[in-house]
Amino acid sequence: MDFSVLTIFPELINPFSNLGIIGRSIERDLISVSAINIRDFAKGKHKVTDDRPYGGGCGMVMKPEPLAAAIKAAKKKNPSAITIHLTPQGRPFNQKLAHELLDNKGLILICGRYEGVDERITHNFIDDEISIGDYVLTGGEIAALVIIDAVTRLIPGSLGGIDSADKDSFEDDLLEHGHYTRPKSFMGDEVPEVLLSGNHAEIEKWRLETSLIRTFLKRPDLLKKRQLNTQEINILKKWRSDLKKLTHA
Ligand code: 6GU
Repeated sequence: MDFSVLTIFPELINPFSNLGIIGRSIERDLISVSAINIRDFAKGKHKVTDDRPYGGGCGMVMKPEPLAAAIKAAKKKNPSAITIHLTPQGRPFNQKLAHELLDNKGLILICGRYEGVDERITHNFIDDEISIGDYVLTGGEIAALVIIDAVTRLIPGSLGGIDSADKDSFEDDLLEHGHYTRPKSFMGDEVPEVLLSGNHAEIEKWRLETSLIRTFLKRPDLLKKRQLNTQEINILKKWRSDLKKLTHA
């Protein structure tokens, strides 16, 4: 997967792509990340990338010509890539959308700044619009990094364990179970016995239980979307009856 990030702040993108799983995925040739400076495509001595809005009002708008030239250059490098505008008006980003994006050869990620980009860019160059949540950021760069991160870790070989990504929170509308590592006792708080038992069936059962219960407590909206199987229903019923016993005691 090739990511091209079009931005006036390439310095925000480059350090991120050198580290951790993203850095390793670049070294392994699973992905490439290039930050393209929109300013390099601006004309004139001052390389201006923004201008005042027609009709008046506050804020500035990203000029169409430098952005169009930058998009054309990115497309030339990767003709099969799709062009995504990062904007709070876009489709909400989630794990499902991360999987959907993985089907592309490349993503050209356009980071708006100021009040936004000229509408003619949207009309002529944009295949999709994505938002990372219902709040407003000063620019799309952080959203681009979020997308690069979430998509890269779905590429086979990017994570250490072969199946690390399928067990993630959200993959099946459940939050992931809790994790423990050494020491066995920390501040008087012990690792659950079952995890030390070596009994894999029991460990899996405990993980499913904690995963269901924490999803119910923290994100009940996820459970509503999900079809529960008999084992899962029984786990929740048992938990309900345990709670009842506790509250009656
Ligand atoms: Cl993609 N861009 C900006 N500027 N703000 C956002 C966003 C994107 N997603 C949520 N808020």
